[in-house]
Amino acid sequence: MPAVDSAAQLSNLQQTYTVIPRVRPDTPLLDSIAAPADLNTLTTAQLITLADELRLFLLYSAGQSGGHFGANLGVVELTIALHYLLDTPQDQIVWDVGHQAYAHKVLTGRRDQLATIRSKDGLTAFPERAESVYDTFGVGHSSTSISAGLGMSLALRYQGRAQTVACIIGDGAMTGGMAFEAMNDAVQQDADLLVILNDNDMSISCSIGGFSRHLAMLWESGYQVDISDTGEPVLCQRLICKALIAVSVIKKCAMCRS
Ligand SMILES: Cc1ncc(C[n+]2csc(CCOP(=O)(O)OP(=O)(O)O)c2C)c(N)n1
Repeated sequence: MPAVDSAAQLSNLQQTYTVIPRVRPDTPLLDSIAAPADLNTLTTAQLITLADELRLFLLYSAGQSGGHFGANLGVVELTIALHYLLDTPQDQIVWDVGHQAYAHKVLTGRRDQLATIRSKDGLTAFPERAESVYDTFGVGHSSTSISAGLGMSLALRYQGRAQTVACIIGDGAMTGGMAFEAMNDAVQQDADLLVILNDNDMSISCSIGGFSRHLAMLWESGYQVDISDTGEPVLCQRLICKALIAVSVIKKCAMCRS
């Protein structure tokens, strides 16, 4: 992915919205994305504009239908980056809880149905396997993504397929025991699994506890962790997402291949 020089440069380019649009905003770039592969035709500047358009569209759509706002607005860049870098649906994205998957739904061919969330026969508000081939795991419960992704990763290994499995888990969901159990087993299995911790310091309410304090200490120390192709942790300035992302990964990091 073409690099943006710094997070500061990126945030300068991003727009701030103060009202929820009542009419469908103009989103010409977003309208040109019928499937994730279309992202690869865009330049860096267009990808940044796309993030703005997508955020505005989410404000409009969730503004009409109700639904989860914050968690979705916080993963717009991350969702674009994942679908830009990965080859979905062969590569598999596993969202934890799944309440932050609206942008994913929009980029995977469900833009015009998004406002049907929460209405009869409408889109589900969470990833749902029956709804789309891009939804790899039916979610709702928190702390399940790493465990599910580990199973998918091992299945791919047994089938001799070299696809990437990426699990996106929030700092709140990461405090669930099942997530730690899965991390423990992933290392034991020497699994090829990408785990992205989306630490926005929020859960249902403010994040509390030892894990939250540890993450705060990590960020205050001012370094970003990235993983090279050889699996070694390296310092990395290529933070392309607005949300702070710690990438904790076993062996392979798709984000670093570009
Ligand atoms: C097993 C279970 N317990 C509780 C919940 C309620 N719940 C919904 S979202 C959430 C936490 C979300 O916080 P985080 O993982 O940090 O994600 P963010 O919203 O910040 O993206 C919780 C506990 C749930 N979905 N499943």
